[in-house]
Amino acid sequence: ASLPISMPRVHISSLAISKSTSSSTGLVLAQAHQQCSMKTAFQPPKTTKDIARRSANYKPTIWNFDYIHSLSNNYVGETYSKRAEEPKEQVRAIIEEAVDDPLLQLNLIDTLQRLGLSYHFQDHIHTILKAMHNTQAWRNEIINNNLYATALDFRLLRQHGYWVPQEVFNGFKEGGTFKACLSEDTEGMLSLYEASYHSVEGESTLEEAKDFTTKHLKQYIQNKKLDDQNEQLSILVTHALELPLHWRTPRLETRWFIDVYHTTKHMNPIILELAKLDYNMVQSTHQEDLKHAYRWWSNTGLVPKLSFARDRLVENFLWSMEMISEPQFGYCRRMSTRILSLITTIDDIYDLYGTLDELELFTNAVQRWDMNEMDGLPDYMKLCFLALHNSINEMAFDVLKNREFHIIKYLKNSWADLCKSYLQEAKLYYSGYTPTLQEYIENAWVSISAPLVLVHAYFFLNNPITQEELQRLEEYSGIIRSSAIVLRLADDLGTSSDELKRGDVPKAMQCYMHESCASEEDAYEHIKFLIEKMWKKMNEDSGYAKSAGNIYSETFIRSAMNLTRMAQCIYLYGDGYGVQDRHTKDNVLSSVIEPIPL
Ligand code: 0FV
Ligand code: MN
Ligand code: MN
Ligand code: MN
Ligand code: MN
Repeated sequence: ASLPISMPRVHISSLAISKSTSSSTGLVLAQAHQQCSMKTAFQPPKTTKDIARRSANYKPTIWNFDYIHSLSNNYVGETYSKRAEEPKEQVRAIIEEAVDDPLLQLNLIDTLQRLGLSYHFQDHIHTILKAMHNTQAWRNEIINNNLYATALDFRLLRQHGYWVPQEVFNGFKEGGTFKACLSEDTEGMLSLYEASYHSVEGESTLEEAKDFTTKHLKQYIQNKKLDDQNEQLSILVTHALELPLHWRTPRLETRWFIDVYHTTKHMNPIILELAKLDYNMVQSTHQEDLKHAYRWWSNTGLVPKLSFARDRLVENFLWSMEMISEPQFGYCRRMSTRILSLITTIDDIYDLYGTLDELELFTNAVQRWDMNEMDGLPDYMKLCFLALHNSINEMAFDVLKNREFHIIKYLKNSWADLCKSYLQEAKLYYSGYTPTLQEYIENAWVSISAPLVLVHAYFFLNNPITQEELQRLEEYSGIIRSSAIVLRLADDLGTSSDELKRGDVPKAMQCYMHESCASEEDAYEHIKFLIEKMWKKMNEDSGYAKSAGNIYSETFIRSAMNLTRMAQCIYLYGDGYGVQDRHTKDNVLSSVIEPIPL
């Protein structure tokens, strides 16, 4: 089906998307575009004049500048880094002592990761996992008797880029399906459930494992209500059913897990002490990053001048912090917060405030990256354009100064691609056309801005820059694309009902309803299904699939996944970003504001 509006396809091909649309996004969506007569929530505007200036009535920020600047959790300086040294040494000793006990080693690694401590012990962890991957014998030994251990081994190895075939679970199957008696082993079920999220497309055993464990874990929770004996396990299962571990963001998960760990049978007080201390110390560096970013934001003056736009600096910081949380990546966090704030401001210009003529001018100015283009812009756009220009050029300046690498080309191209995709959506809005889901995604994975965020982050993570990676970066290929699609779909699930109310293009659900006549519930389920499908692609792109020619660094891959995970966490109960509801506020409080009492 050809599009009745002039869609800038140039933009699409410049991103090197192949002609066959289904392969470019890795999604196989609807076969034919059958127009559905059923009414969807999407109402096209009657005339341009009617909606010339829309509004989302975003509330002002709840995080006052002076309040944020008064933050100081006190876990800074040598006193605390010295205090952390001894427990760190002790934990190292604990890891080394576990050498002859593979299950203990795996449990330790899992615990340290969930407590947010693994970055201190990366070398130990890699040595252990590498050795485990090489000693097939250990795996054969546990295969036939311990589901919990087999699944834990599988999950940790895949997470760290080692290929383990799904066939390690064959010993737990009988006549092609998982043995029914396994459902009695709730810890094993939970472990297998978490492992099943590390699958790639076509792994039917893992797909089956996911269904099997989900069903039995739900039953476990239901039965627990009657017979309450293992509180601890119920808490873990409920949490896992809400979102699997693989989809959760690091800091929020760590904060939650520290409280849970506190009450576990096998809790080690040294590890717990270190976890709390480290959490607070990392939080204090995050607080400095947040203050730094907020000062910049305040200095741009965009909030009072562009009052229609979201003022969500603190939420943007939360996003950046979950994307990359280790203390040494402060520069990346600070700059990513700026980038997200510029993105959401510009997104609101395209979605709400700008007229089509103005948007064409702005898109052109960004594409040319030329100060001379400013003269023709309306005043509110002048301010925004210059803020963008200055901020991005400053980042490029930092990289040139510190790393002797000239990156303006990469940065400005990603902004041009973003603005072109925004313009395409604005034109679509005025045309009243409802695309197929496939057509929609072709543009929407760019307009969600993940490719832009990741291109910038790539240069701020201090990994060596290689020609091969630069080329993939320019194509937005591999994990950049798969994580962007998941982010888009998750964003649409969380935000599209409000977006449609105030006037916006049909989003993923509406496109699907329009083309397939599906009900709202079915469309919701379908998008959730696509998210799971794309996660498999992301897993493959992260490098552990045999076929994957992955080359990005572990840090970069983790950042791409975390960017996406954040959407799945923040939109868990509606638009937790635009609407600073209780959940997001609590998340900010527990991760950035409040230290853990020691
Ligand atoms: C998306 O806004 C948005 F603001 C997000 C995802 C928070 C910031 C994080 C990133 C930019 C990665 P909105 O739903 O208005 O975006 P669309 O594209 O749907 O207009
Ligand atoms: Mn690793
Ligand atoms: Mn928007
Ligand atoms: Mn938008
Ligand atoms: Mn949205």
